[in-house]
Amino acid sequence: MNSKAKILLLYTGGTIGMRKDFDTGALKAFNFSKLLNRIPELKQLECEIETISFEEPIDSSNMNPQEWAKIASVIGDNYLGFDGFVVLHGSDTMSYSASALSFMLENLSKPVVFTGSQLPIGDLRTDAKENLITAIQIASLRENGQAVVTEVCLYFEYKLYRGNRTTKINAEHFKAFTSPNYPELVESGVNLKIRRELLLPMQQGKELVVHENLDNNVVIVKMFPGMSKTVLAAILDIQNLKGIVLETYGSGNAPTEDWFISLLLKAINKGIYIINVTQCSAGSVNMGQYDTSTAMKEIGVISGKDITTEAAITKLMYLLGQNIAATEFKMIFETSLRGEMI
Ligand code: ASN
Repeated sequence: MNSKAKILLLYTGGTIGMRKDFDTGALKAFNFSKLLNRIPELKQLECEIETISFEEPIDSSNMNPQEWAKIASVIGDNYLGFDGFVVLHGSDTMSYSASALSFMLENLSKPVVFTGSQLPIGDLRTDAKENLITAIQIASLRENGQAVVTEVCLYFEYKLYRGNRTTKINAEHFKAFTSPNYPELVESGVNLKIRRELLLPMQQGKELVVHENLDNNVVIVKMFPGMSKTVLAAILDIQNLKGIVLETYGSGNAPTEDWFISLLLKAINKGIYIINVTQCSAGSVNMGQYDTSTAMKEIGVISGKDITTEAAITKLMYLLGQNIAATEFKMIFETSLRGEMI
């Protein structure tokens, strides 16, 4: 067996590879080959790196399920030839993409590490080099010929997180991400501190299944005091709508007014799935803890438990793409599929 790990580095775009547009002064993604020339340090790493780039690198604000399918198929097509995968991605929607890919890659037994940066790699004060180099090192970790990390992760500013537990919290700081309901998997200091007990267990003897079919007939609705019946009714009336992530208050609470509950019930009876997630940045939904969530529990609203909004909306798109029977959907959504919820 080859002693050096083989890593596939996929560049999708993002600040890491951007430079200022000559005319407008705005940051734009540029050609990947030039990016690599700026990181001669990569040659010193104890692994073999092959690179592949999106034909047209994008700012991650332009990410969507078609682009996720491209990432998934690059990993699927190259799965047997590599020991680990590093995905260079803009930070803005990185948590959505890492969540989506965690669902799209079933039975993963190799690391997929998303990373990027807040400053372009060519900037003197860039955070890109540390992020990229450590992400590659983590993707190369093996023990007895077996990958140490076997899940979709996100590495940023000295921390490796489970991807589907992350959220972007800062547009300026180098520490742009947090994982509010699950501890970091690895911390990078003088040594890499790996918290093995927190990693997803290895999928023994199962073959990777790549799911590229996502259904985006979904919406995220954030509750606010004063949300009107007209607004909610209009949203629930959207043609072909199949699912809603409803960001409620606290531990999953919402108004007890009749119009609110009857609109939700009407939607559920039409076959629309309603997922209750909290708009708090940490903690869990617990329907029935307060009177203000009891009615939602009774009419069949699905509990998102401690899932992030990013993981909830991508899990919803993924499960809707799986054509799951209506009788099973709630039970499957409320089950942790890739460590995304308790
Ligand atoms: N707008 C950039 C992106 O998400 C932000 C970044 O990468 N830091 O592509």
